[in-house]
Amino acid sequence: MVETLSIAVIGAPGVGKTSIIRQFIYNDFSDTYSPTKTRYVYRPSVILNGVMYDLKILDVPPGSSSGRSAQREHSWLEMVDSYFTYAYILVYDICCVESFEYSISCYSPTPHTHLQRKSSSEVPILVVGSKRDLQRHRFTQRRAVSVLVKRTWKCGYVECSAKHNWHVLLLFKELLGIAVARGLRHNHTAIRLQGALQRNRCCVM
Ligand SMILES: Nc1nc2c(ncn2[C@@H]2O[C@H](COP(=O)(O)OP(=O)(O)OP(=O)(O)O)[C@@H](O)[C@H]2O)c(=O)[nH]1
Ligand SMILES: [Mg+2]
Repeated sequence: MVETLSIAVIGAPGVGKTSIIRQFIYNDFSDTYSPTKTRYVYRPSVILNGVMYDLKILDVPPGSSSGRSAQREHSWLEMVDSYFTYAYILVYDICCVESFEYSISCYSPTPHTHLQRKSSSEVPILVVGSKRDLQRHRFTQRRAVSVLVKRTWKCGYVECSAKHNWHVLLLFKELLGIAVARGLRHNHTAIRLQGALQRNRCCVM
């Protein structure tokens, strides 16, 4: 039986969510920015340590009208969560402090602390610093973010460059490793079957 892991890729607009997913699945990258308008589910299969897993990677579009509004996306998250989500990849741009503030807002003590609740309830969350190839323009040291994310948020942390295909495979491997260690939640049989039929890529990690 092939196990399924559903992953939601979230973060502020333009941080590189779609680029990371497309680099991982298709080895494809474009410098042209095409904002994601509607949610899209990718269904690759992967082999980790000789075991095959079906992934459902959900590319979550940011809130519809006011750009970086965290609250808008958080309400979206509730919807994502109730249907699909098991693990999260929270992406910020290492050159854009606002995109990191967006990530912080996911953990701030407000009624919208969805990820904080999920983190404490053992849901795998990986924070990803994107656009590592532009690191000369980064807004803070890697270590400062890494310590906050790992020690305070208790999440994994990886930096990557979708442009140069650097650490993209690693980040999915890391997340899957955390999920497997915690025990994957089994999806409904019908969904699993559908996933198998629509499988479009298989990647050995
Ligand atoms: N230099 C560099 N540019 C990148 C990288 N990843 C993405 N970009 C660029 O950043 C822009 C936004 O990338 P997307 O992948 O569309 O970002 P997104 O988070 O999906 O954006 P939304 O769908 O609007 O939320 C594009 O112009 C990409 O070419 C990277 O690793 N390095
Ligand atoms: Mg996108």
